[in-house]
Amino acid sequence: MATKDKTILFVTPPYHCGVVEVAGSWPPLGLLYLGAQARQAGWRAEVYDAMTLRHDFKEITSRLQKTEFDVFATTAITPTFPDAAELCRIAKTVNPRCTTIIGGVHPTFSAEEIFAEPGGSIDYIIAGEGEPALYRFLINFDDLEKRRQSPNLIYRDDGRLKTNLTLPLKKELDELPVAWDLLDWRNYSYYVIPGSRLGAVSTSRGCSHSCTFCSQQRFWNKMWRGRTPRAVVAEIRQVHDTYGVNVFLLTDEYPTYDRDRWEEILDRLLTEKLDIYILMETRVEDIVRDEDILAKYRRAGIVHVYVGAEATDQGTLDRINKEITVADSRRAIELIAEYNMISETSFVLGFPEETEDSIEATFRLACEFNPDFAHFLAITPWPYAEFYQEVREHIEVFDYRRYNLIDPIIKPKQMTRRQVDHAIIDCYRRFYMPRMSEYRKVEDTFRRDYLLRSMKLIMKSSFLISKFARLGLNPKKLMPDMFKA
Ligand code: B12
Ligand code: SF4
Repeated sequence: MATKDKTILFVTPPYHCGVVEVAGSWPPLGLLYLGAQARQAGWRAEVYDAMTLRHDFKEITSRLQKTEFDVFATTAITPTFPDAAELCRIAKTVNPRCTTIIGGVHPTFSAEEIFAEPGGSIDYIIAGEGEPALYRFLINFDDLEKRRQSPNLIYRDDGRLKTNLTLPLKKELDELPVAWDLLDWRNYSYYVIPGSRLGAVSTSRGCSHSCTFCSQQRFWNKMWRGRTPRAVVAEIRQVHDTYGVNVFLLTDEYPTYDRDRWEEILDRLLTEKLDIYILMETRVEDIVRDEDILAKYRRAGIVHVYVGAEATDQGTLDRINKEITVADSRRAIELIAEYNMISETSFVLGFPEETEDSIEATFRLACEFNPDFAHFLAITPWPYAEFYQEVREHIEVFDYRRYNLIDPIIKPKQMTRRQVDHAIIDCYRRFYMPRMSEYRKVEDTFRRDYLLRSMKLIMKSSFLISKFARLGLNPKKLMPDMFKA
Protein backbone atom coordinates (compact mmCIF):
# COMPACT_ATOMS: atom_id res chain seq x y z
CA MET A 1 0.00 0.00 0.00
CA ALA A 2 1.40 3.42 -0.93
CA THR A 3 0.44 6.86 0.33
CA LYS A 4 -2.29 7.18 2.94
CA ASP A 5 -2.66 10.92 3.10
CA LYS A 6 -3.34 11.87 -0.48
CA THR A 7 -6.64 12.86 -2.03
CA ILE A 8 -8.03 12.25 -5.49
CA LEU A 9 -10.85 14.60 -6.44
CA PHE A 10 -13.21 13.46 -9.19
CA VAL A 11 -15.22 16.21 -10.91
CA THR A 12 -17.89 15.85 -13.59
CA PRO A 13 -17.71 18.28 -16.54
CA PRO A 14 -20.50 20.86 -16.21
CA TYR A 15 -21.84 20.22 -19.70
CA HIS A 16 -25.56 20.44 -20.47
CA CYS A 17 -27.40 19.88 -23.70
CA GLY A 18 -30.83 18.51 -22.85
CA VAL A 19 -32.51 15.28 -24.03
CA VAL A 20 -31.71 12.60 -21.43
CA GLU A 21 -30.86 14.92 -18.59
CA VAL A 22 -34.27 16.59 -18.74
CA ALA A 23 -35.77 13.54 -17.05
CA GLY A 24 -33.57 13.46 -13.99
CA SER A 25 -30.31 14.12 -12.19
CA TRP A 26 -28.20 11.04 -12.79
CA PRO A 27 -25.47 9.65 -10.53
CA PRO A 28 -21.97 9.38 -12.08
CA LEU A 29 -21.62 5.63 -11.56
CA GLY A 30 -18.23 5.30 -13.28
CA LEU A 31 -16.67 7.68 -10.75
CA LEU A 32 -18.05 5.65 -7.84
CA TYR A 33 -16.33 2.54 -9.22
CA LEU A 34 -13.12 4.54 -9.54
CA GLY A 35 -13.46 6.09 -6.07
CA ALA A 36 -13.60 2.60 -4.58
CA GLN A 37 -10.30 1.73 -6.30
CA ALA A 38 -8.68 4.89 -4.97
CA ARG A 39 -9.63 3.86 -1.47
CA GLN A 40 -8.27 0.38 -2.02
CA ALA A 41 -5.00 2.04 -3.07
CA GLY A 42 -4.97 3.87 0.25
CA TRP A 43 -6.13 7.26 -1.04
CA ARG A 44 -8.92 9.52 0.09
CA ALA A 45 -11.52 9.99 -2.63
CA GLU A 46 -14.04 12.76 -3.18
CA VAL A 47 -16.65 13.20 -5.91
CA TYR A 48 -17.79 16.69 -6.84
CA ASP A 49 -20.67 16.29 -9.30
CA ALA A 50 -20.56 19.79 -10.76
CA MET A 51 -22.80 18.75 -13.63
CA THR A 52 -25.67 17.63 -11.42
CA LEU A 53 -25.24 20.63 -9.13
CA ARG A 54 -25.38 22.83 -12.26
CA HIS A 55 -22.28 24.70 -11.12
CA ASP A 56 -20.58 26.89 -13.71
CA PHE A 57 -16.82 27.32 -14.05
CA LYS A 58 -16.83 30.28 -11.67
CA GLU A 59 -18.49 28.27 -8.90
CA ILE A 60 -16.24 25.31 -9.66
CA THR A 61 -13.14 27.52 -9.35
CA SER A 62 -14.22 28.80 -5.99
CA ARG A 63 -15.03 25.28 -4.77
CA LEU A 64 -11.62 24.01 -5.92
CA GLN A 65 -9.93 26.88 -4.08
CA LYS A 66 -11.43 25.53 -0.88
CA THR A 67 -10.63 21.86 -1.56
CA GLU A 68 -7.39 20.01 -1.01
CA PHE A 69 -6.43 17.51 -3.68
CA ASP A 70 -3.30 15.89 -5.04
CA VAL A 71 -4.81 14.28 -8.12
CA PHE A 72 -7.58 15.95 -10.07
CA ALA A 73 -9.58 13.44 -12.11
CA THR A 74 -12.27 13.96 -14.66
CA THR A 75 -14.11 12.00 -17.30
CA ALA A 76 -15.22 12.70 -20.86
CA ILE A 77 -17.45 11.53 -23.63
CA THR A 78 -17.01 13.48 -26.86
CA PRO A 79 -19.39 16.43 -26.21
CA THR A 80 -18.13 16.91 -22.67
CA PHE A 81 -14.44 16.81 -23.58
CA PRO A 82 -13.92 20.59 -24.04
CA ASP A 83 -15.46 21.22 -20.60
CA ALA A 84 -13.40 18.42 -19.07
CA ALA A 85 -10.22 20.00 -20.51
CA GLU A 86 -11.29 23.36 -19.08
CA LEU A 87 -11.73 21.70 -15.66
CA CYS A 88 -8.14 20.46 -15.82
CA ARG A 89 -6.96 23.97 -16.73
CA ILE A 90 -8.80 25.41 -13.73
CA ALA A 91 -7.44 22.69 -11.42
CA LYS A 92 -3.87 23.49 -12.50
CA THR A 93 -4.44 27.23 -12.03
CA VAL A 94 -5.94 26.80 -8.58
CA ASN A 95 -3.47 24.13 -7.50
CA PRO A 96 -0.36 24.12 -9.74
CA ARG A 97 1.12 21.17 -7.84
CA CYS A 98 -1.75 18.83 -8.61
CA THR A 99 -1.60 16.07 -11.20
CA THR A 100 -4.50 15.93 -13.66
CA ILE A 101 -5.86 12.75 -15.17
CA ILE A 102 -8.73 12.07 -17.50
CA GLY A 103 -10.49 8.89 -18.63
CA GLY A 104 -13.56 7.76 -20.54
CA VAL A 105 -14.30 6.98 -24.16
CA HIS A 106 -13.21 10.24 -25.80
CA PRO A 107 -9.73 10.56 -24.27
CA THR A 108 -9.15 6.81 -24.68
CA PHE A 109 -9.28 7.18 -28.45
CA SER A 110 -8.18 10.80 -28.95
CA ALA A 111 -4.79 10.97 -27.25
CA GLU A 112 -2.94 12.22 -30.31
CA GLU A 113 -5.25 15.15 -30.69
CA ILE A 114 -5.33 15.88 -26.94
CA PHE A 115 -1.53 15.88 -26.62
CA ALA A 116 -0.88 17.47 -30.00
CA GLU A 117 0.18 20.77 -28.44
CA PRO A 118 2.71 21.08 -25.62
CA GLY A 119 1.78 22.78 -22.38
CA GLY A 120 -1.77 21.50 -22.01
CA SER A 121 -3.33 21.03 -18.60
CA ILE A 122 -3.96 17.28 -18.89
CA ASP A 123 -1.05 15.30 -17.47
CA TYR A 124 -2.26 11.78 -18.14
CA ILE A 125 -4.99 9.88 -19.92
CA ILE A 126 -5.97 6.58 -18.34
CA ALA A 127 -7.44 4.66 -21.25
CA GLY A 128 -10.15 2.00 -21.26
CA GLU A 129 -11.62 0.24 -18.25
CA GLY A 130 -10.61 2.50 -15.41
CA GLU A 131 -10.53 0.45 -12.22
CA PRO A 132 -7.41 -1.74 -12.43
CA ALA A 133 -5.43 0.97 -14.22
CA LEU A 134 -6.31 3.74 -11.77
CA TYR A 135 -5.47 1.47 -8.85
CA ARG A 136 -2.00 0.80 -10.26
CA PHE A 137 -1.47 4.47 -11.08
CA LEU A 138 -2.26 5.56 -7.53
CA ILE A 139 -0.19 2.79 -5.98
CA ASN A 140 2.76 3.88 -8.15
CA PHE A 141 2.09 7.57 -7.77
CA ASP A 142 4.92 8.61 -5.45
CA ASP A 143 7.64 7.22 -7.68
CA LEU A 144 7.54 9.13 -10.97
CA GLU A 145 9.32 6.42 -12.93
CA LYS A 146 6.96 3.72 -11.69
CA ARG A 147 3.96 6.00 -12.08
CA ARG A 148 4.83 6.50 -15.74
CA GLN A 149 5.00 2.75 -16.25
CA SER A 150 1.44 2.24 -15.00
CA PRO A 151 -0.75 0.31 -17.43
CA ASN A 152 -3.23 2.00 -19.80
CA LEU A 153 -1.43 5.31 -19.29
CA ILE A 154 -0.98 7.75 -22.18
CA TYR A 155 1.07 10.93 -21.76
CA ARG A 156 3.37 13.31 -23.51
CA ASP A 157 7.07 13.18 -22.75
CA ASP A 158 9.75 15.14 -24.60
CA GLY A 159 7.24 16.03 -27.27
CA ARG A 160 6.40 12.36 -27.89
CA LEU A 161 3.29 10.40 -27.08
CA LYS A 162 3.96 7.52 -24.71
CA THR A 163 1.44 4.69 -24.50
CA ASN A 164 1.77 1.91 -21.96
CA LEU A 165 0.66 -1.68 -22.17
CA THR A 166 -3.05 -2.19 -21.99
CA LEU A 167 -4.51 -4.36 -19.26
CA PRO A 168 -6.95 -7.08 -20.33
CA LEU A 169 -10.57 -6.38 -19.40
CA LYS A 170 -11.46 -7.61 -15.96
CA LYS A 171 -13.03 -11.07 -16.01
CA GLU A 172 -14.88 -10.93 -12.71
CA LEU A 173 -16.96 -7.77 -12.61
CA ASP A 174 -18.50 -8.86 -9.30
CA GLU A 175 -15.16 -8.21 -7.67
CA LEU A 176 -15.35 -4.48 -8.36
CA PRO A 177 -16.62 -2.50 -5.36
CA VAL A 178 -18.63 0.70 -5.73
CA ALA A 179 -18.12 3.61 -3.31
CA TRP A 180 -21.81 4.49 -3.00
CA ASP A 181 -21.19 6.72 0.01
CA LEU A 182 -19.27 9.25 -2.10
CA LEU A 183 -22.51 10.87 -3.27
CA ASP A 184 -24.94 13.16 -1.57
CA TRP A 185 -28.00 11.12 -2.55
CA ARG A 186 -30.40 13.99 -1.99
CA ASN A 187 -29.20 15.39 -5.33
CA TYR A 188 -30.40 12.49 -7.45
CA SER A 189 -33.96 12.21 -8.59
CA TYR A 190 -36.01 10.95 -11.52
CA TYR A 191 -38.31 13.87 -12.18
CA VAL A 192 -40.91 11.70 -13.92
CA ILE A 193 -41.68 9.98 -10.60
CA PRO A 194 -42.14 12.74 -8.02
CA GLY A 195 -40.26 12.31 -4.76
CA SER A 196 -38.10 9.54 -6.20
CA ARG A 197 -34.43 8.94 -5.59
CA LEU A 198 -32.46 7.85 -8.64
CA GLY A 199 -29.60 5.37 -8.63
CA ALA A 200 -27.62 3.58 -11.31
CA VAL A 201 -26.45 -0.01 -11.47
CA SER A 202 -24.31 -1.74 -14.03
CA THR A 203 -25.21 -5.41 -14.49
CA SER A 204 -22.88 -5.95 -17.47
CA ARG A 205 -20.36 -4.15 -19.67
CA GLY A 206 -20.00 -4.10 -23.40
CA CYS A 207 -21.75 -5.40 -26.45
CA SER A 208 -20.82 -7.99 -29.03
CA HIS A 209 -22.46 -6.16 -31.93
CA SER A 210 -20.73 -3.88 -34.40
CA CYS A 211 -22.97 -0.91 -35.20
CA THR A 212 -20.65 1.36 -37.15
CA PHE A 213 -21.77 4.60 -35.44
CA CYS A 214 -21.33 3.26 -31.90
CA SER A 215 -18.45 4.05 -29.57
CA GLN A 216 -19.30 1.52 -26.89
CA GLN A 217 -18.59 -1.70 -28.77
CA ARG A 218 -15.07 -0.43 -29.52
CA PHE A 219 -14.50 0.86 -25.98
CA TRP A 220 -15.28 -2.55 -24.48
CA ASN A 221 -13.44 -4.48 -27.23
CA LYS A 222 -16.68 -5.91 -28.69
CA MET A 223 -16.90 -8.11 -25.64
CA TRP A 224 -19.84 -8.62 -23.33
CA ARG A 225 -19.23 -9.41 -19.65
CA GLY A 226 -22.01 -9.95 -17.16
CA ARG A 227 -22.15 -9.87 -13.39
CA THR A 228 -23.87 -12.66 -11.51
CA PRO A 229 -27.59 -12.16 -10.81
CA ARG A 230 -26.93 -12.71 -7.12
CA ALA A 231 -24.43 -9.83 -6.93
CA VAL A 232 -26.59 -7.50 -9.05
CA VAL A 233 -29.71 -7.99 -6.97
CA ALA A 234 -27.81 -7.83 -3.66
CA GLU A 235 -26.40 -4.48 -4.79
CA ILE A 236 -29.82 -3.14 -5.76
CA ARG A 237 -31.17 -4.19 -2.36
CA GLN A 238 -28.23 -2.58 -0.55
CA VAL A 239 -28.50 0.74 -2.42
CA HIS A 240 -32.27 0.73 -1.91
CA ASP A 241 -32.05 0.00 1.82
CA THR A 242 -29.07 2.26 2.58
CA TYR A 243 -29.77 5.30 0.43
CA GLY A 244 -33.49 5.06 -0.20
CA VAL A 245 -33.03 4.69 -3.95
CA ASN A 246 -36.30 3.59 -5.57
CA VAL A 247 -35.59 4.24 -9.26
CA PHE A 248 -32.66 2.44 -10.88
CA LEU A 249 -31.13 3.07 -14.28
CA LEU A 250 -29.36 0.02 -15.66
CA THR A 251 -26.36 1.62 -17.33
CA ASP A 252 -25.60 -1.45 -19.45
CA GLU A 253 -25.35 -1.30 -23.20
CA TYR A 254 -26.95 -4.73 -23.39
CA PRO A 255 -28.35 -6.18 -20.14
CA THR A 256 -30.39 -8.95 -21.80
CA TYR A 257 -27.53 -10.47 -23.85
CA ASP A 258 -27.67 -13.73 -21.88
CA ARG A 259 -31.31 -14.67 -21.45
CA ASP A 260 -30.73 -17.14 -18.60
CA ARG A 261 -28.75 -14.63 -16.58
CA TRP A 262 -31.31 -11.92 -17.27
CA GLU A 263 -34.25 -14.09 -16.28
CA GLU A 264 -32.49 -15.01 -13.05
CA ILE A 265 -32.01 -11.30 -12.28
CA LEU A 266 -35.76 -10.81 -12.80
CA ASP A 267 -36.60 -13.83 -10.63
CA ARG A 268 -34.36 -12.65 -7.85
CA LEU A 269 -35.86 -9.16 -8.00
CA LEU A 270 -39.30 -10.74 -7.68
CA THR A 271 -38.19 -12.71 -4.64
CA GLU A 272 -36.81 -9.56 -3.03
CA LYS A 273 -40.21 -7.84 -3.44
CA LEU A 274 -38.62 -4.39 -3.64
CA ASP A 275 -40.86 -1.48 -4.39
CA ILE A 276 -38.66 -0.07 -7.14
CA TYR A 277 -38.80 1.16 -10.73
CA ILE A 278 -36.19 0.16 -13.28
CA LEU A 279 -35.24 1.96 -16.49
CA MET A 280 -33.25 0.07 -19.07
CA GLU A 281 -32.06 -0.15 -22.63
CA THR A 282 -31.74 -3.20 -24.84
CA ARG A 283 -31.92 -4.51 -28.38
CA VAL A 284 -35.22 -5.00 -30.16
CA GLU A 285 -34.71 -8.66 -31.00
CA ASP A 286 -34.32 -9.50 -27.31
CA ILE A 287 -37.68 -7.96 -26.51
CA VAL A 288 -39.20 -10.09 -29.26
CA ARG A 289 -37.29 -13.14 -27.97
CA ASP A 290 -38.51 -12.48 -24.43
CA GLU A 291 -42.21 -12.17 -25.23
CA ASP A 292 -42.93 -15.06 -22.86
CA ILE A 293 -41.25 -13.32 -19.91
CA LEU A 294 -42.19 -9.70 -20.54
CA ALA A 295 -44.85 -9.90 -17.84
CA LYS A 296 -42.04 -10.83 -15.49
CA TYR A 297 -40.03 -7.79 -16.62
CA ARG A 298 -42.90 -5.57 -15.52
CA ARG A 299 -43.52 -7.38 -12.24
CA ALA A 300 -39.82 -7.14 -11.39
CA GLY A 301 -40.10 -3.35 -11.62
CA ILE A 302 -39.12 -2.54 -15.19
CA VAL A 303 -41.23 0.38 -16.25
CA HIS A 304 -39.31 2.01 -19.06
CA VAL A 305 -37.49 0.30 -21.92
CA TYR A 306 -35.40 2.13 -24.47
CA VAL A 307 -34.68 0.25 -27.69
CA GLY A 308 -32.53 1.65 -30.47
CA ALA A 309 -34.72 1.41 -33.57
CA GLU A 310 -32.45 4.01 -35.26
CA ALA A 311 -34.07 3.80 -38.71
CA THR A 312 -37.27 2.68 -40.35
CA ASP A 313 -35.79 1.36 -43.58
CA GLN A 314 -33.75 -1.80 -43.84
CA GLY A 315 -31.17 -0.18 -46.14
CA THR A 316 -30.11 2.32 -43.48
CA LEU A 317 -30.12 -0.33 -40.74
CA ASP A 318 -27.85 -2.52 -42.85
CA ARG A 319 -25.60 0.37 -43.73
CA ILE A 320 -24.92 1.08 -40.05
CA ASN A 321 -24.66 -2.66 -39.38
CA LYS A 322 -27.36 -2.55 -36.73
CA GLU A 323 -28.21 -6.22 -37.31
CA ILE A 324 -31.90 -5.79 -36.58
CA THR A 325 -34.96 -5.87 -38.80
CA VAL A 326 -37.59 -3.18 -39.18
CA ALA A 327 -40.18 -5.84 -38.31
CA ASP A 328 -38.46 -6.59 -34.98
CA SER A 329 -38.33 -2.88 -34.08
CA ARG A 330 -42.02 -2.51 -34.75
CA ARG A 331 -42.89 -5.66 -32.82
CA ALA A 332 -40.65 -4.79 -29.86
CA ILE A 333 -42.33 -1.43 -29.44
CA GLU A 334 -45.78 -3.06 -29.60
CA LEU A 335 -44.77 -5.66 -27.03
CA ILE A 336 -43.36 -3.14 -24.56
CA ALA A 337 -46.72 -1.35 -24.59
CA GLU A 338 -48.67 -4.63 -24.45
CA TYR A 339 -46.90 -5.50 -21.20
CA ASN A 340 -47.63 -2.10 -19.77
CA MET A 341 -44.14 -0.66 -19.88
CA ILE A 342 -43.17 2.68 -21.38
CA SER A 343 -41.42 2.41 -24.73
CA GLU A 344 -38.82 4.85 -25.93
CA THR A 345 -36.82 4.77 -29.11
CA SER A 346 -34.76 7.01 -31.32
CA PHE A 347 -34.49 7.58 -35.02
CA VAL A 348 -31.27 9.01 -36.38
CA LEU A 349 -31.54 11.50 -39.18
CA GLY A 350 -29.12 13.46 -41.34
CA PHE A 351 -27.15 10.73 -43.11
CA PRO A 352 -25.29 11.90 -46.25
CA GLU A 353 -28.07 10.49 -48.46
CA GLU A 354 -30.86 12.06 -46.42
CA THR A 355 -33.52 14.10 -48.21
CA GLU A 356 -36.68 15.87 -47.08
CA ASP A 357 -38.57 12.88 -48.49
CA SER A 358 -36.56 10.27 -46.63
CA ILE A 359 -37.05 12.18 -43.36
CA GLU A 360 -40.76 12.32 -44.05
CA ALA A 361 -40.82 8.58 -44.69
CA THR A 362 -38.98 7.94 -41.39
CA PHE A 363 -41.38 10.23 -39.58
CA ARG A 364 -44.44 8.44 -40.97
CA LEU A 365 -43.12 5.04 -39.99
CA ALA A 366 -42.05 6.33 -36.57
CA CYS A 367 -45.69 7.30 -36.02
CA GLU A 368 -46.80 3.87 -37.17
CA PHE A 369 -44.35 2.20 -34.77
CA ASN A 370 -46.03 4.38 -32.18
CA PRO A 371 -43.55 4.37 -29.31
CA ASP A 372 -44.54 6.31 -26.21
CA PHE A 373 -41.45 8.46 -26.67
CA ALA A 374 -39.55 9.03 -29.87
CA HIS A 375 -36.34 10.95 -30.24
CA PHE A 376 -35.30 12.32 -33.59
CA LEU A 377 -31.56 12.56 -33.30
CA ALA A 378 -28.89 13.98 -35.55
CA ILE A 379 -26.50 11.24 -36.59
CA THR A 380 -23.24 12.04 -34.82
CA PRO A 381 -19.91 10.70 -36.05
CA TRP A 382 -17.80 10.07 -32.93
CA PRO A 383 -14.31 10.77 -34.27
CA TYR A 384 -13.08 7.28 -33.36
CA ALA A 385 -16.10 5.29 -34.59
CA GLU A 386 -15.98 3.37 -37.86
CA PHE A 387 -18.75 5.57 -39.26
CA TYR A 388 -16.55 8.71 -38.97
CA GLN A 389 -14.27 7.67 -41.84
CA GLU A 390 -17.28 6.77 -43.97
CA VAL A 391 -18.78 10.25 -43.72
CA ARG A 392 -15.59 12.27 -43.16
CA GLU A 393 -16.05 14.41 -46.29
CA HIS A 394 -19.58 15.43 -45.23
CA ILE A 395 -18.65 16.66 -41.75
CA GLU A 396 -18.98 20.40 -41.35
CA VAL A 397 -18.80 20.85 -37.58
CA PHE A 398 -15.63 20.17 -35.61
CA ASP A 399 -16.59 21.69 -32.26
CA TYR A 400 -17.03 18.64 -30.02
CA ARG A 401 -19.45 20.45 -27.73
CA ARG A 402 -21.96 20.09 -30.53
CA TYR A 403 -21.44 16.34 -30.90
CA ASN A 404 -24.47 15.69 -28.76
CA LEU A 405 -27.01 14.00 -31.08
CA ILE A 406 -28.95 17.28 -31.19
CA ASP A 407 -26.91 19.48 -33.52
CA PRO A 408 -26.47 18.22 -37.07
CA ILE A 409 -22.76 17.66 -37.72
CA ILE A 410 -22.98 16.23 -41.23
CA LYS A 411 -24.24 18.05 -44.30
CA PRO A 412 -26.29 15.65 -46.42
CA LYS A 413 -25.61 15.83 -50.14
CA GLN A 414 -29.07 17.25 -50.92
CA MET A 415 -29.84 19.21 -47.76
CA THR A 416 -28.24 21.90 -45.65
CA ARG A 417 -27.58 21.29 -41.97
CA ARG A 418 -30.13 23.97 -41.21
CA GLN A 419 -32.75 22.03 -43.15
CA VAL A 420 -31.90 18.90 -41.17
CA ASP A 421 -32.18 20.87 -37.93
CA HIS A 422 -35.58 22.20 -38.96
CA ALA A 423 -36.76 18.80 -40.12
CA ILE A 424 -35.81 17.32 -36.72
CA ILE A 425 -37.77 19.90 -34.76
CA ASP A 426 -40.69 19.47 -37.11
CA CYS A 427 -40.65 15.72 -36.40
CA TYR A 428 -40.74 16.46 -32.65
CA ARG A 429 -43.56 18.95 -33.09
CA ARG A 430 -45.71 16.68 -35.22
CA PHE A 431 -44.99 13.58 -33.16
CA TYR A 432 -45.81 15.09 -29.78
CA MET A 433 -48.53 17.65 -30.47
CA PRO A 434 -51.39 15.21 -30.96
CA ARG A 435 -50.26 13.02 -28.06
CA MET A 436 -51.06 15.23 -25.13
CA SER A 437 -54.78 14.66 -25.50
CA GLU A 438 -54.26 10.93 -26.17
CA TYR A 439 -52.17 10.55 -23.02
CA ARG A 440 -54.83 12.27 -20.95
CA LYS A 441 -57.23 9.46 -21.88
CA VAL A 442 -54.97 6.61 -20.73
CA GLU A 443 -56.81 4.67 -18.02
CA ASP A 444 -53.92 3.22 -16.05
CA THR A 445 -53.02 6.06 -13.69
CA PHE A 446 -49.32 5.18 -13.33
CA ARG A 447 -48.94 5.08 -17.10
CA ARG A 448 -50.96 8.26 -17.65
CA ASP A 449 -49.04 10.29 -15.07
CA TYR A 450 -45.71 8.94 -16.30
CA LEU A 451 -46.50 9.85 -19.91
CA LEU A 452 -47.83 13.30 -19.14
CA ARG A 453 -44.98 14.23 -16.81
CA SER A 454 -42.35 12.99 -19.25
CA MET A 455 -43.94 14.89 -22.09
CA LYS A 456 -43.98 18.09 -20.16
CA LEU A 457 -40.31 17.62 -19.25
CA ILE A 458 -39.37 16.99 -22.87
CA MET A 459 -41.31 19.95 -24.18
CA LYS A 460 -40.04 22.33 -21.52
CA SER A 461 -36.45 21.31 -22.04
CA SER A 462 -34.07 23.98 -23.20
CA PHE A 463 -32.85 22.03 -26.22
CA LEU A 464 -36.33 21.86 -27.72
CA ILE A 465 -37.19 25.43 -26.81
CA SER A 466 -34.10 26.70 -28.59
CA LYS A 467 -34.73 24.44 -31.55
CA PHE A 468 -38.33 25.71 -31.78
CA ALA A 469 -37.06 29.28 -31.53
CA ARG A 470 -34.79 28.67 -34.52
CA LEU A 471 -37.92 27.86 -36.50
CA GLY A 472 -39.61 31.01 -35.24
CA LEU A 473 -42.01 28.92 -33.15
CA ASN A 474 -42.96 29.38 -29.54
CA PRO A 475 -43.78 26.07 -27.85
CA LYS A 476 -45.63 27.89 -25.08
CA LYS A 477 -48.11 29.10 -27.66
CA LEU A 478 -48.22 25.86 -29.61
CA MET A 479 -48.74 23.63 -26.58
CA PRO A 480 -49.98 25.78 -23.70
CA ASP A 481 -51.09 22.65 -21.80
CA MET A 482 -47.52 21.52 -21.40
CA PHE A 483 -46.53 24.64 -19.57
CA LYS A 484 -49.23 24.52 -16.93
CA ALA A 485 -47.90 23.59 -13.51
C1 B12 B 1 -25.75 7.20 -17.63
C2 B12 B 1 -25.49 7.89 -18.95
C3 B12 B 1 -25.70 9.26 -19.00
C4 B12 B 1 -26.02 10.11 -17.79
C5 B12 B 1 -24.66 10.59 -17.23
C6 B12 B 1 -24.59 10.55 -15.73
C7 B12 B 1 -23.15 10.76 -15.30
N1 B12 B 1 -22.85 11.92 -14.77
O1 B12 B 1 -22.30 9.88 -15.49
C8 B12 B 1 -26.82 11.27 -18.46
C9 B12 B 1 -28.28 10.86 -18.52
C10 B12 B 1 -26.73 12.62 -17.79
C11 B12 B 1 -26.25 11.24 -19.86
C12 B12 B 1 -26.31 12.31 -20.70
C13 B12 B 1 -25.77 12.31 -21.96
N2 B12 B 1 -25.22 11.27 -22.60
CO1 B12 B 1 -24.96 9.55 -21.77
N3 B12 B 1 -24.84 7.77 -21.22
C14 B12 B 1 -25.05 7.17 -20.09
C15 B12 B 1 -24.84 5.66 -20.22
C16 B12 B 1 -26.20 5.00 -20.45
C17 B12 B 1 -24.15 4.94 -19.07
C18 B12 B 1 -22.83 5.55 -18.58
C19 B12 B 1 -22.35 4.77 -17.38
O2 B12 B 1 -22.65 5.12 -16.26
N4 B12 B 1 -21.64 3.65 -17.61
C20 B12 B 1 -21.16 2.76 -16.54
C21 B12 B 1 -19.75 3.14 -16.08
C22 B12 B 1 -19.23 2.10 -15.09
O3 B12 B 1 -18.90 3.15 -17.21
P1 B12 B 1 -18.20 4.49 -17.76
O4 B12 B 1 -18.97 5.68 -17.39
O5 B12 B 1 -17.86 4.27 -19.19
O6 B12 B 1 -16.81 4.55 -16.92
C23 B12 B 1 -15.79 3.60 -17.09
C24 B12 B 1 -14.76 3.94 -18.18
O7 B12 B 1 -15.26 4.76 -19.18
C25 B12 B 1 -13.60 4.56 -17.47
N5 B12 B 1 -13.64 5.99 -17.13
C26 B12 B 1 -14.58 6.89 -17.33
N6 B12 B 1 -14.21 8.08 -16.82
C27 B12 B 1 -13.02 7.94 -16.27
C28 B12 B 1 -12.20 8.85 -15.60
C29 B12 B 1 -10.97 8.41 -15.11
C30 B12 B 1 -10.10 9.36 -14.39
C31 B12 B 1 -10.55 7.07 -15.33
C32 B12 B 1 -9.27 6.58 -14.81
C33 B12 B 1 -11.37 6.16 -16.02
C34 B12 B 1 -12.61 6.60 -16.48
O8 B12 B 1 -13.61 3.84 -16.25
C35 B12 B 1 -14.98 3.64 -15.82
C36 B12 B 1 -15.05 2.34 -15.06
O9 B12 B 1 -14.54 1.29 -15.84
C37 B12 B 1 -23.95 5.61 -21.53
C38 B12 B 1 -24.11 4.36 -22.37
C39 B12 B 1 -23.37 3.22 -21.76
N7 B12 B 1 -24.00 2.09 -21.75
O10 B12 B 1 -22.24 3.37 -21.27
C40 B12 B 1 -24.42 6.87 -22.28
C41 B12 B 1 -23.40 7.63 -23.15
C42 B12 B 1 -22.11 7.76 -22.37
N8 B12 B 1 -24.03 8.95 -23.27
C43 B12 B 1 -23.85 9.47 -24.43
C44 B12 B 1 -24.36 10.73 -24.82
C45 B12 B 1 -24.18 11.10 -26.28
C46 B12 B 1 -25.00 11.58 -23.91
C47 B12 B 1 -25.61 12.95 -24.21
C48 B12 B 1 -24.80 13.86 -25.13
C49 B12 B 1 -26.99 12.65 -24.81
C50 B12 B 1 -27.93 13.84 -24.85
N9 B12 B 1 -27.94 14.60 -25.91
O11 B12 B 1 -28.64 14.02 -23.89
C51 B12 B 1 -25.75 13.55 -22.79
C52 B12 B 1 -24.55 14.42 -22.36
C53 B12 B 1 -24.83 15.12 -21.06
C54 B12 B 1 -23.66 15.10 -20.11
N10 B12 B 1 -23.41 16.19 -19.48
O12 B12 B 1 -23.02 14.08 -19.91
C55 B12 B 1 -23.05 8.57 -25.33
C56 B12 B 1 -21.60 9.04 -25.50
C57 B12 B 1 -21.08 8.84 -26.92
C58 B12 B 1 -19.68 9.33 -27.08
N11 B12 B 1 -18.83 8.45 -27.56
O13 B12 B 1 -19.35 10.46 -26.83
C59 B12 B 1 -23.22 7.19 -24.64
C60 B12 B 1 -22.07 6.20 -24.83
C61 B12 B 1 -24.56 6.60 -25.18
C62 B12 B 1 -24.57 6.26 -26.64
N12 B12 B 1 -25.60 5.62 -27.03
O14 B12 B 1 -23.76 6.50 -27.46
N13 B12 B 1 -25.69 10.04 -20.13
S1 SF4 C 1 -26.25 -2.73 -30.16
FE1 SF4 C 1 -26.01 -0.77 -29.06
S2 SF4 C 1 -24.14 -0.97 -27.84
FE2 SF4 C 1 -24.16 -2.66 -29.32
S3 SF4 C 1 -22.90 -1.93 -31.01
FE3 SF4 C 1 -25.03 -1.43 -31.50
S4 SF4 C 1 -25.41 0.65 -30.69
FE4 SF4 C 1 -23.49 -0.14 -29.78
